[in-house]
Amino acid sequence: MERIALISDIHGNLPAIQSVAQELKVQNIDKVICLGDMIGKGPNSAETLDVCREISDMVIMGNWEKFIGNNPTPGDVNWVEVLGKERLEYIKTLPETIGFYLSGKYVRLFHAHPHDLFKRVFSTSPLEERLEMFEIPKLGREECETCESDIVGYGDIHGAFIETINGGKTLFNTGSIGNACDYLPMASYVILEGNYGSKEPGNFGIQFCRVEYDTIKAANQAFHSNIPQKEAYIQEVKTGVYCIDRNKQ
Ligand SMILES: [Mn+2]
Repeated sequence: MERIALISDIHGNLPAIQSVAQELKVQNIDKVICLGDMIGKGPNSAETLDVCREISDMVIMGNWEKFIGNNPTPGDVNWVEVLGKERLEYIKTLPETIGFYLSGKYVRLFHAHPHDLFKRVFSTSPLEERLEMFEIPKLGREECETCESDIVGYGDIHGAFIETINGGKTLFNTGSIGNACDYLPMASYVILEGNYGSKEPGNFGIQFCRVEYDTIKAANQAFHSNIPQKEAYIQEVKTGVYCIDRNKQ
């Protein structure tokens, strides 16, 4: 069985991704897939993007990469200066969804929703919205399978969960590496286990992992930066509690 680490929503938090990169080295990981939102919110977007790119075998586009790729100077931050031209071009080229067989199940991974990078689905959303998550993506695809997904993994909401619904379909969220908002101020990621690429039914596993990192260091780096909504970000990093006055995850 292969072990595939899924990381998401790193959001410019360098101490968090550095701790996770160290942890992945001792976890016998065969493949790392990043589900996007490497940048934004935290103070070290460029360096964090570089680490994600270095440790990941595949990177999927998040809503921040989509938005900043199209609007590099939205007003509060000059992303041309923050990221530089090469990284800005890179984030525009990222695929929006990927898919593969794992022990006979068809797995799709994307940042937020199969049809819309900016649509947010929670564990508490209506059943019909959760079922939409298994539809064949209308977003850009790296694959051309004509089946609905059996297993869907996504990021975006910064809160890890798993649910088995409607005839054994599995929906899970990886949580966030750099901006966990599920009341636990630790990096959150998932290890998928199974026979990668195999259509033969077999055993598989989905493991939720939390990694300690230096939240005080992350808060201090934010304090000495000029990121927008600095106080809210620092509170979130220290407590793992989402500040409701912030409108973008
Ligand atoms: Mn995010």
